[in-house]
Amino acid sequence: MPSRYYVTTPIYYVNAPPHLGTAYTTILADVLRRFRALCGDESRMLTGTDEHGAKLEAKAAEHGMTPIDFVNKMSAPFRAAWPQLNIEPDDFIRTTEPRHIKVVQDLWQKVEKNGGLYLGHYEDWYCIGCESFKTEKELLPGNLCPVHQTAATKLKEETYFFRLSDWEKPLLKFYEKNPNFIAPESRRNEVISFVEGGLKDLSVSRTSLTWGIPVPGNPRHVMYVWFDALTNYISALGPDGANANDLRRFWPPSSRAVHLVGKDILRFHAIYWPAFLLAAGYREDELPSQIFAHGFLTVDGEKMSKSLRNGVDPLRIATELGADVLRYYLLRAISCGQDGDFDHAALIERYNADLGKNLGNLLSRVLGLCTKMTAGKTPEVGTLTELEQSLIDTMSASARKAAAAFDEIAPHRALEAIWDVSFAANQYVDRAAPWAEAKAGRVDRVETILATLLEALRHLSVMMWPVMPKKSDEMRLQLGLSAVSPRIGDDQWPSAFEPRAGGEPLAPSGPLFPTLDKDAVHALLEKLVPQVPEAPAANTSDPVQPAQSAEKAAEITYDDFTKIDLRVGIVKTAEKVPKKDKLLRLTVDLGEAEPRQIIAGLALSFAPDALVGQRVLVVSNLAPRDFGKGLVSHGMLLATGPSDALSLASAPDNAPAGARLK
Ligand code: ME8
Repeated sequence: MPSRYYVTTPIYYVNAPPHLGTAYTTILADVLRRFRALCGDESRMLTGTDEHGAKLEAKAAEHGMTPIDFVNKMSAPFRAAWPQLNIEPDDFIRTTEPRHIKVVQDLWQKVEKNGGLYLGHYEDWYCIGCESFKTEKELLPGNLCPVHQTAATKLKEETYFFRLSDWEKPLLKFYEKNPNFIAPESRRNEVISFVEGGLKDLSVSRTSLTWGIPVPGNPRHVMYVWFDALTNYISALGPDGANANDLRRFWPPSSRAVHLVGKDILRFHAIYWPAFLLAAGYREDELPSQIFAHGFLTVDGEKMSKSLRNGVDPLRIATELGADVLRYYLLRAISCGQDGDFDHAALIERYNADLGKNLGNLLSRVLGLCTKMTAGKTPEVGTLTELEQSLIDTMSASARKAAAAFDEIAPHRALEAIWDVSFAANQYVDRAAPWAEAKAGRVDRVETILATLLEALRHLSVMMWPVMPKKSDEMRLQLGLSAVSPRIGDDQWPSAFEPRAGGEPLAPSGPLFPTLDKDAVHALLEKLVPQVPEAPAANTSDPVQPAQSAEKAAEITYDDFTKIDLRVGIVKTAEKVPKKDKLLRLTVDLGEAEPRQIIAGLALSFAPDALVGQRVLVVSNLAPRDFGKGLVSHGMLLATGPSDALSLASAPDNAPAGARLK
């Protein structure tokens, strides 16, 4: 009997298009699905969109649209994005679909029948950004939500409460009995101490909102969006109770079900979701197998999210460098479970080093040697020496380690283990020196060496497939192998040294990852790192160089540096420049008789009023720059980041206007 594996992503709010954060979780799910499928499991991946609730009702109104028209329009880009990142979900659920609504109402009725709900009044705070209830204690001064930095709303309305407090002790016992239910361990500890702090009953319906699933029997109420959304994990599997449907097949105990989430929504999944299921009558062995919370990505050290508007477009990176390269970078550079930083320069460095110089070069080198020494055909393996044995040992250790790491949801470690083979094979070519053996006329040795290398490449092509499916296909084409194709019940993860028979054709066709030289890197960064498009040259206030630039500027002497007159300025006035959507006209006090006029490319990141009174750093001795029509800039402000999410370099609060930086 093959095992079954069910992996899910959060269903994403459709208030903005997919971004790097949502792509990260979805890529991770696809990689795990592919890995388990490769090992012969019957696997299933689910993703989708979360389309009800106060946030989307408000967004639709902002756009002058009905909620349903708005979510129809906004869900489509999610469905379209994932294949472009080589993600192949088995299902895509939308919470506005009838198949979902029916199952949610059914779950509600089961909870109600079991006495899990009661009617009452809710009076406290709510953050629309989080779609979450907040206590006064959790808010910042001014009733700001600490996550979204926006004001929470005071609610006072009739509501159904879910008896969450009843589940405090059972949940703690469940966590203890099932230590892997929440991972990683640090997150598990956080959840446990939160539950130990006491669970209050949860408001699970709203009357001040209409955009939601109606409560059965009381349609004045719509369900709380998280009761609705969490149920997607079972509604996508079909209605409960039927025989042999997907719910029975892919839900525990017949399947291993893993919910991947970001750390921001762990509590909803690790506390509310099992409590809802238990209250509806699900047994403990019918709860999801694991909730795995990964960390959050920042971009160049800055927080990134849809609502904070400084996302990086994953599709653009995929177009420029290939989706597999983005997948590799995200999973290799970020320790899954921890927070990590996305860095364009590091992405390109890894492309050139790990992919181009290491793996790509190995493939070209081995195929090149085969073209010369075995007439472009697979060689026949002969007697193995210690040299081969050592590479074979690395291959089997790598396969073992990588498989264990994928299963522990540590793809960064899996990739590290896989690349051990590439490193070892590159060293092996040099040590085994087939060219020297050829010169000495030892044909058997030449063939054995090349056959061993081709087998190492085959192992690599299989093990990289979950992360880089397209590149694996390309590599296998060159090796004369058919594409990896998982089959239920057939474990294809490499486990043995099984070189192919001799005489089969190879098909080298150029570098797998063509190296990017300095100019190509520069051009690519220009495309990938959002700039201020109308940025005039250096003597304006646009950021000089994005912090992400891979290349260092040419060295300058101390004397050169002292030529730059950097001053503290205080912004006195700021206004938009008509017909130039990126430019602001500022007057800045530099401690001179009159404030100076500076034209700055800041309009996509700042409302003019937000700048007035701010202390900024100014390059004060740049030659004036004329933008035409009397618009002359007399200096430049220092800033960093993409054009729509710039951060200004700031000066200490007590620094006087005109103070020089040295
Ligand atoms: O929370 N780094 O939807 P959402 C890494 N609809 N991952 C990130 C990220 C970042 N900077 N930003 C977002 C919701 N994510 C609910 C979910 S599920 C029943 C309902 C990813 O659109 C991460 O997976 O706000 C996070 O948990 C999710 O997007 C939040 O997506």
